[in-house]
Amino acid sequence: MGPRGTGGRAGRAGAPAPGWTCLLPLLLCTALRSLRASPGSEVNLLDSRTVMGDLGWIAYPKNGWEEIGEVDENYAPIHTYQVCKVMEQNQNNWLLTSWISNEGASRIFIELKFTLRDCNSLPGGLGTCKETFNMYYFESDDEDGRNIKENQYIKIDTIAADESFTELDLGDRVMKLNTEVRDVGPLTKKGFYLAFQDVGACIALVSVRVYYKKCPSVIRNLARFPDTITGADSSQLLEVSGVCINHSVTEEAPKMHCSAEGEWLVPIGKCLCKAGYEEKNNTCQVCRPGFFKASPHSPSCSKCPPHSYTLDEASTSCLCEEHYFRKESDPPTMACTTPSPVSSVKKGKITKNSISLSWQEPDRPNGIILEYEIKYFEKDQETSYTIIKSKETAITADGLKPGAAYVFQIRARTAAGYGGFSRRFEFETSPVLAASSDQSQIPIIVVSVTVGVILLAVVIGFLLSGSCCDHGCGWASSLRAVAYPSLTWRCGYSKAKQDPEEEKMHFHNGHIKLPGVRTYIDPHTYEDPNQAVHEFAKEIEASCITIERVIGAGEFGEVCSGRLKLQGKREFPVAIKTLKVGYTEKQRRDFLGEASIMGQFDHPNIIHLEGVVTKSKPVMIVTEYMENGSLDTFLKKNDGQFTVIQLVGMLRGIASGMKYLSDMGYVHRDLAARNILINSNLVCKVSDFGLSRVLEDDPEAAYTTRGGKIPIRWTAPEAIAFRKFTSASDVWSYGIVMWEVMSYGERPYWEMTNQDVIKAVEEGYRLPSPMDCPAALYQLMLDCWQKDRNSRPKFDEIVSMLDKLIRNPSSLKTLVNASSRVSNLLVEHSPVGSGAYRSVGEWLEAIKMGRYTEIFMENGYSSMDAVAQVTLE
Ligand code: ACK
Repeated sequence: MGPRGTGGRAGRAGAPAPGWTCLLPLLLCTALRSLRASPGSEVNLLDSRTVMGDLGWIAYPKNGWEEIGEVDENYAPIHTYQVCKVMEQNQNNWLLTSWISNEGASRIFIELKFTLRDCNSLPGGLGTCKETFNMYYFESDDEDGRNIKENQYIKIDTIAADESFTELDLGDRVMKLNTEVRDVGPLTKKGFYLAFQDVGACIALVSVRVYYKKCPSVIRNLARFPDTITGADSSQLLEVSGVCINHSVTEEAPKMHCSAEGEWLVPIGKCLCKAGYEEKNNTCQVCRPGFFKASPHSPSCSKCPPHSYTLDEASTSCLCEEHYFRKESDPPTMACTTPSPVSSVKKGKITKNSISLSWQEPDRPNGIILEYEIKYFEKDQETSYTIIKSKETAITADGLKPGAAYVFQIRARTAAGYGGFSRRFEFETSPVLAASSDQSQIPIIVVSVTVGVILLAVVIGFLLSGSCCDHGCGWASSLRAVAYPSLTWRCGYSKAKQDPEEEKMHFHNGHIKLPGVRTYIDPHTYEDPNQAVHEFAKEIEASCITIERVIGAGEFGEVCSGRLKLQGKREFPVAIKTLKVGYTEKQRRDFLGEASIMGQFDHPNIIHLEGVVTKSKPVMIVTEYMENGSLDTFLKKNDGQFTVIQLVGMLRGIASGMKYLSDMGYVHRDLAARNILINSNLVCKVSDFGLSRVLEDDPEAAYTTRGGKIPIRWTAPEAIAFRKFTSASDVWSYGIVMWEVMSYGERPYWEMTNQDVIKAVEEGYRLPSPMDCPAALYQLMLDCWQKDRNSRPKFDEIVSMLDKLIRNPSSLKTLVNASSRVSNLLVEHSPVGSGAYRSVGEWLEAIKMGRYTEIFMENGYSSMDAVAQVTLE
């Protein structure tokens, strides 16, 4: 058969088959309700149900297939073709579809929905009735192929009904809708026609759906795979490459396989969200501020590690907060830290009162370790603890209870601040052995006491024969120590000497037990000055001291250097002040008074008293030895030799010592560089604690109009004027010491007379900035020289300020600008500036220095402009 001619189309409302066909439309409606939409991976090329207008199908012969007007469950018209020539012989009815584009698919599927009448249910022996029909296709690139002959169609299949219906079904109004699907391929042309051949059945073709299958576009492993039409072969797997989605990168080339059924199979390779993005719902989403992702391999955005931050989206790392650091070699996931904790702590020597510890610098100190803080407390007594600060990696905690357990924790400090405390380390002091239980010691004690008594007699005899410093320091005492070396074994007291680099603080219930809480006791308050000295100073056996040489002259006698050997301790250098022979009782009292004061102090920046010798002559005060002597001489000797940081370090030490003294309620009254001692580590310590404080011993001290002896250049105006000596007046003196230090021991106010100094200062003039002095330091000096003593900074503020400068050395780079530095001899801080004067003479008169006018003129400084050019040099 062929579509003979292009003629007639099936009429929309042909005459129904007699008898039962009239019922067909109603039943179809019921059947249509079961039609389902096609699955997503199928792409329809034709769906007869969805075509609203003319389908354009052709029936041949015209009285064969006819289109009947039907509506679906929504009363939308649908195209249904029926044929029912069961009564007639030799049927050959063709229904040809219009041209269907295959849209590139090489395998297509045809789904038919139809009803078919059971031949047996037809009345009368119907030998002609059939229960199948045939389906054909013909490929063509365009619509021209429609006029082909029947025999050019290629048969797809004979379609039989799974279920046919009977008269009974009609009666029950149950329609049996058949669905048959066939596939065709490979197709090679752009499109095709389908044809349905009826050979004498009773059929209603309810819908024809033609489709191909595809693997739908999908994102898998962060790669996008496009819509992919399945292969022509029903068992073929198509390999498809994926493309990494936005903000992702290829980890391994992504691939998947598209099956003939339109399913994606066997994914290979993958993409990863790039740094700064994380995977969420198959997309790469940006890391929010505060979160980061360092690498594509990190699973997700992470919160910035402790002490770091980021304000940006898509961050790949976080920045460390101020004062926190991360090594370059550290991963960005690492927290920014201050120094890492000390981990290995070893116990050293343990006695009944002390525990020595040592530890190793942390592996990751995050900078140079400035010092360690060692916290310790008696076990289960955590509320009362002691903190020692040390620059060394070893300390000795002394003053402990015998036989008690102590808990230690250590932390390091760098420029970044303190690191975390180490874990707790617990050590026990040695127990005290009970006399009764230590019978074995008795013979030793007996022998020791006997030997001791004999030796004591020898020593007393020897000491009575003359005193070391009376005969000059040095050979005599050295010889004695050499001649009687065994004397040293039972020497004096044993008090652990605190490392000059150490600072010790005690805390109770979270509050620092400030040294100020323990106030300084004026030895004058003791009726018997001897009692005061023994309250605060330890008595040392003279035999423990080896005097080596005279290093200076004090008010009461020579000052010597030497060595002290105390029992159980290594010999160490000391300074020894002696009281000259023929002293009066008052001189003795005043001399020892300094020891009574010094003995009350315990601070790394206060000269440390080792003890006194009062039971033999000469009477001596023994202090720690400061290798570099007094600060003013030392600076003069080393003019220009130190970095600003070293100088500020010295000032910090002095301020710290003064803070301690003011906390103790002690007013020094004679703070000056000459009264500061400096050791080989450049640690400065405040010294000279004369008892009377009338400053008899200070060559700088001058009598004031009120009769007091005062070091004018160092003293605050209110102290000069009405003896108002306070810590605030010490602060003024500290400002002068700052000036001395920054100018390497220059004499304050140079050769001005004391009277001129008093007047100039009264009138608001102040020392100019030393050469190359950081502006911040000069400003601090000026602050210390505020006329109103309450406006001056306190020592703790000075210490903090210097600490800040040390921590941030760049703040010291700004120097006082050269022209403002020394445009005149003194910097005027009164409202009247030097610019107000018409001549140099007028200006010098105004600052009560008129007598220097001639010198200025002789040296060419005849105008205020010329004076303004004067530099310190
Ligand atoms: O500048 P100097 O060498 O340091 O000279 C004086 C001298 O003694 C008279 O006071 C020195 N001096 C005082 N105490 C000590 C000490 N503890 N250590 C070293 N030298 C000292 C001071």
